[in-house]
Amino acid sequence: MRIQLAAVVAGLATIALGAPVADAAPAATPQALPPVSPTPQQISRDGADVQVPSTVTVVTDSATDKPALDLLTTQLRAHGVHKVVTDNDNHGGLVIRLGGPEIASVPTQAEGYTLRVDRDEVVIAGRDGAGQYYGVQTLRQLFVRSGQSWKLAGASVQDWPNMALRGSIEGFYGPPWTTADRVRQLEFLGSVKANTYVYSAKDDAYLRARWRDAYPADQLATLGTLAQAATANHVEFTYALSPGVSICFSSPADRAAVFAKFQSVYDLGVRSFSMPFDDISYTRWNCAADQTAYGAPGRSAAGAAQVSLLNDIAQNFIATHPGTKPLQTVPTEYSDLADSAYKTQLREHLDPSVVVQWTGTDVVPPSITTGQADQVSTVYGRKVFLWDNYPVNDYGQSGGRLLLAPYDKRQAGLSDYLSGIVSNPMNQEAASEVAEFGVADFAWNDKAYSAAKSWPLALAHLTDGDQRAVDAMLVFADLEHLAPTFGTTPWQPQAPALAARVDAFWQRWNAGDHAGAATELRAYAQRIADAPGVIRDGAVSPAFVTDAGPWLDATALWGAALVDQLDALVAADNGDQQQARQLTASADALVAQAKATKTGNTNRWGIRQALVGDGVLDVFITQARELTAP
Ligand code: LTM
Repeated sequence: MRIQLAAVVAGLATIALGAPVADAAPAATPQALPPVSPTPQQISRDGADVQVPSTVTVVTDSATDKPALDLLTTQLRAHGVHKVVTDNDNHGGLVIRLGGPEIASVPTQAEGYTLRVDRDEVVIAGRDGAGQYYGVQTLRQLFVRSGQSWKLAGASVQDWPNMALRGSIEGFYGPPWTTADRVRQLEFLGSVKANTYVYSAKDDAYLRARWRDAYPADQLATLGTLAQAATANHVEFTYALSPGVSICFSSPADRAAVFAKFQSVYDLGVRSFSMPFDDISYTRWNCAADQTAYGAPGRSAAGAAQVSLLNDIAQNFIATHPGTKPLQTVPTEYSDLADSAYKTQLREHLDPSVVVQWTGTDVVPPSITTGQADQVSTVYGRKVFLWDNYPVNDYGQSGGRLLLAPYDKRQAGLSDYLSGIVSNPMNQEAASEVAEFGVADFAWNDKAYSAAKSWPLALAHLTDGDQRAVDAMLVFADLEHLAPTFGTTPWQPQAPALAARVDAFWQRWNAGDHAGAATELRAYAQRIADAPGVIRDGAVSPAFVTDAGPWLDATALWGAALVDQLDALVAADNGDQQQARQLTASADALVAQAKATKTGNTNRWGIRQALVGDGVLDVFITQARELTAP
């Protein structure tokens, strides 16, 4: 069960971690509403909180969405309701009406919904099935503890997404996610009102190297399971086939192989398709026939060949298969703004229905602005769909790292220029949910997005409503905050909260308050040392604990080393050199163990040191050591 953020939000505002949480969500008071994420377009208090009784009547009609009803029933049962009567008649008790726009005035936008929690009646009305489902996802966050029972916060919500496509693209190199990871991801996406999962794992042979081959029966069945799980969570499972490594564009047999592969997953219930052309050579042909068909290899010819295939799919597969969504593609030139002969082909000849992806001004851009998105939509002749390479950790600069910083530095207003955003995640599915939570929040309501407010809620989403666990997650995630680029300058700094505390330490120390400086930083060092134990205590998602295992091990060691080194410093300052030497030796041993803590072989970069607060934590320990024994 997803936790109720209301239970933990009061604590979030009081966590003194430094910059990233300085303006965390305000404490929930009887008047304040619990935080709801993604931030709704309009939400207001609408009367007192409503007691949740043990019997609830859910009034449905023919428009009621099944996944929404299933989620509502699960949530009611999880919040003390023993009897859920589902009917189109009112059976008394608290009444919840769940249906389409006939039962209330609903925003006109697709996926929009209205939610009203009144004394005697709760109304959830969606513009469509997804809208109803998202109304229930909001209701889920309005449960507040009341002694042994639960109340629903009296609220009125009018809500809709700013971007049509929101979610993730499993598009990284290295070990693909497991089926369990993918099912978890689909449930997660639904819970944050994200509607898109693109299945494009680079190392999944049947998507790329062996794209022509039909799936073995067991793998096809697994895809069917995933397609069903997606539907149950209102997520569009987008099947992305990448034939660019070997396709002969002009070959009827290869085109037939593409259509057959798409047909095989259409038959499983998949209704969304993509054909990415990223990370291929487009300046050589895979067959001599393409030279005859499209001319000498080059950017313009590559654009023409890709357009020819994409238009064929759009017109002869997508348009002829009921229920399908617009075809998506990733162009070979996906990470810049410059016009080219290749992009000209796409702009001028690609079927206007085809959705084009773009990663920003670089593969891993330090920021994305509305001006850039405006420019690229001119270059491609359409709104683009952002493939955001965060928190993916498959490239050299991310070696040894978990990327747990918030989703940040994407400009409010991007929804005016983008058709959507998908996050390219880490090989570690559950750990990726931290950043993905922010992506979903931003894509839903970019104009209200605050990374500082969203981040603690993202971490809380991975806990079971346990405030200690959220505090520990904040400490831990700060130490995994560095977000690299393909260059040498990270786009998010390492350990900003710890760095602020270290700065404060030196200011105090240099002003002569040695004891005060050490006491304050030591308390935080202890929190670092303790955080892994708290995170492993049971409240945090077990999948996250597994993903983060090596980094948690290293964090406990680094934290203990910091404690010892600070104690050594104080001992030396008090003239107790023997104690100082003993503690320094202990810190040295812990640092050596921490540095020897390795990641699993979970990523393309292989087995590495599990990096924790590097550049801040290790640097401070070294400086403190030098001060201890000059
Ligand atoms: O970004 C795109 C479109 N393609 C690849 C991804 O598959 C890969 O995960 C990222 C990060 O290394 N870089 C790419 O170029």
